[in-house]
Formats: sequence, structure tokens, C-alpha cells
Amino acid sequence: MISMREEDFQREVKVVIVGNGGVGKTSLIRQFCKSHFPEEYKKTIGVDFLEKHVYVKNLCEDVKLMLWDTAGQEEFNSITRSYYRGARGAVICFSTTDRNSFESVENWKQKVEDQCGRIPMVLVQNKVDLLEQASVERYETEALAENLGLRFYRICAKQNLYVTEVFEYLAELYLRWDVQIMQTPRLVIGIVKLALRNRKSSLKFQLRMWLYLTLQQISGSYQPEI
Ligand SMILES: Nc1nc2c(ncn2[C@@H]2O[C@H](COP(=O)(O)OP(=O)(O)OP(=O)(O)O)[C@@H](O)[C@H]2O)c(=O)[nH]1
Ligand SMILES: [Mg+2]
Repeated sequence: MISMREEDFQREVKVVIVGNGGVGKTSLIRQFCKSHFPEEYKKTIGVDFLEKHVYVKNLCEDVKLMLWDTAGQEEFNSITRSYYRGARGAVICFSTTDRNSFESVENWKQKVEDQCGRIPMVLVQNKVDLLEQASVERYETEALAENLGLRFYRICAKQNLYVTEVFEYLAELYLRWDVQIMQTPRLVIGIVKLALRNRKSSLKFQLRMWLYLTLQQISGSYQPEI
């Protein structure tokens, strides 16, 4: 009897949330994963971690996002950077009311790319409920997003505005990127796993599985946005 478990094909992706201290990274993650908004600011020390499943409608696929909440305060810089390794997605955040956080965006992108290379990313402006205290102009935020080649979301973690959209978009971007980048290694791993689990199964079956997996990959191919 051939056994295939769902987790053999389930997608899990490590996502890092980066940006200056106080921009609302923890609030964004908590709102998304727990529908909870922490009013009080407690700076993250090192890293924190939450996970949530996202269903990507356009591709009819479920992805488990493992969200790594990193500390934005400079004092933790050297520690948090090592946690970027293995991330296949990043959310770069700045705050509507903190110009410095906006000016640090390129720097955060570079830090992620130094550890992870060019992975799917999204740019987020948080605290849009405080637009009357804004220290950044709309045209400059849009120009930055365009220069960096990133999709840009204006969100409010406090009022849960466009929070889910950020992660749904990133999950879709990841799936499409993954098809291109990881196609060959994943096929090989899938076949080896199956072969090991079903040592007694026929060569004919192994070949059929290979064909099935290949067709699955091909049917999802596209041009990535990054
Ligand atoms: N008005 C408003 N306040 C927000 C929003 N999101 C977060 N905050 C507040 O901003 C402060 C900082 O939020 P955090 O989520 O802790 O910020 P952080 O980016 O995780 O900060 P570090 O852990 O130091 O890197 C908290 O007091 C939050 O309540 C928002 O959308 N609107
Ligand atoms: Mg935090």
C-alpha cells in the first residue's frame, strides 16, 4: 500500500517582520494571528514567533506562515540578524509618524538580502489612523516602493485595516516564487521521500509520481513580481 501524507507537500514558509523599533511589527503580527492589539508598547527583545495558515485563493493552496517578530531597536541588531537565515519572505515596516523609520527602509531591505538573497518582500506603512501626525508624504512613500520594486500597503494594525491582505499577498508571492526557485530540489526530495517510504512499490509507480509532480509544478509556473 502506497502512503502519502499531506505534510509531504504542505508549504511552510519562514517570514521575518523587520523595521525600526516602535513601528508596530508586534502589533501587526498579533492582530493577524490572534486578533489582538496590544496598546502598550513593550519592545521585543531578540525575536518572537507566531504562526498562521493562509489560504491563497488564486492558487487554491494553503500555506503555513511562520512569522518571526524581530526586535527593531538598534541594541538588538547583531542578535536579530542571525534569525533571518532561512526566511523565504519578509515584511518591511515603517510608521506613518516616524520619519526615521521610513528612511531606514532601504537599510532593512539590505540587511535581509545580505542573509537571504532576493526573497519575496512587501513594504508596509503602519499607523495610518495617525495620518494627521504624518511625517512622510504619500508621494515619497510611493516613490520608495517603486524604486525598491515592492508592493506597498498602507495599514493600521490597531483597526485591523489591510492586515490580512499583506500576508495573503506575501503568501501568494512566495508560492509563485517558490515554483520557480525550488522546483527541482523539491521534486527530488519528494521522489526520494516516496521511494524510501514505499521501497516495495514498483518502478512504474515511482515514474508515475515523478510525472504527476512535474505536471503540478509546470501548471503553476508564472513570471515572478520580484
Ligand atoms: N495608533 C496606532 N498605534 C499603533 C499601531 N500599531 C502599533 N501601534 C502602537 O505602537 C507602539 C509600538 O508597537 P509595537 O508593535 O510594539 O512595535 P514594534 O515594531 O514591535 O517595536 P519593537 O519590538 O521595539 O521593534 C505600541 O504602543 C502600539 O500600541 C497602529 O496601527 N496605530
Ligand atoms: Mg516588537
